[in-house]
Amino acid sequence: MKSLERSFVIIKPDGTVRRRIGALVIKALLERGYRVRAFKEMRVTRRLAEMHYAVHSEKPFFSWLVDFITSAPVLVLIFQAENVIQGIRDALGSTFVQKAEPSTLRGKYGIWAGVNIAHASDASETASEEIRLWTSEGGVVESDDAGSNALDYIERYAVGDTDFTMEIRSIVRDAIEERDTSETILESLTDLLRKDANGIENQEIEALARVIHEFVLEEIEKQ
Ligand code: IDP
Ligand code: MG
Repeated sequence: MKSLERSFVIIKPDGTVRRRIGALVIKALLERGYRVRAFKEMRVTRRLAEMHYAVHSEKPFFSWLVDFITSAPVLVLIFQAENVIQGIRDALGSTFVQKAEPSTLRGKYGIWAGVNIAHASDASETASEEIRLWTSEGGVVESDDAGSNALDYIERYAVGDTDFTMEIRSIVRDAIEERDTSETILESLTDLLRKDANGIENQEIEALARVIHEFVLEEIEKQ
């Protein structure tokens, strides 16, 4: 008998603030035939973020990563299917947006480097640990209506043609190339992120823009 696996997925703030993009990512995962066992929009506390990314706590990007994942709401999903863990990793593509194939979800919708749309478990042990953590610390629960909640989200947001991914990438790329550290960059990022941010607080949109801007400034500093 083939065994069912679970994968723990987070649509990160860049995919939740950009409502249509997040809905398209979830739609693409559902089209792979995966069943949704949990679906929850939530704000992540620093404590939960630090626990979730504990394996990266010694990395230089750790505090940036915690700032990123706590900047604005996320969508948390648990998917269940055969080989769902590898399947979702394949669908997402490489960690760094510029390295991800254009056909993958990160390649299509990721913004820059680690601002890459989604987290997905990398093995069955980590999936179990993540599900345990987010159940106890994040109030995530599996339920039979998770699938219909995900479909409702898609129906509501995967409409129209709003996609500012390329514009946002250009702003980031040009700023780094031109070593532009001005606040104008931050304002442009905020304006573009706001365009499809239904129900997201202004201060959260601004926090997400600041995190992306922070990355731009660090890249310029490194040059
Ligand atoms: P994964 O999400 O593809 O499993 P990991 O190596 O586990 O990738 O890293 C976790 C997350 O940390 C990435 O998705 C990305 O958002 C961020 N990240 C990883 N490496 C870097 C880096 O060098 N700079 C900035 N962020 C990074
Ligand atoms: Mg990982």
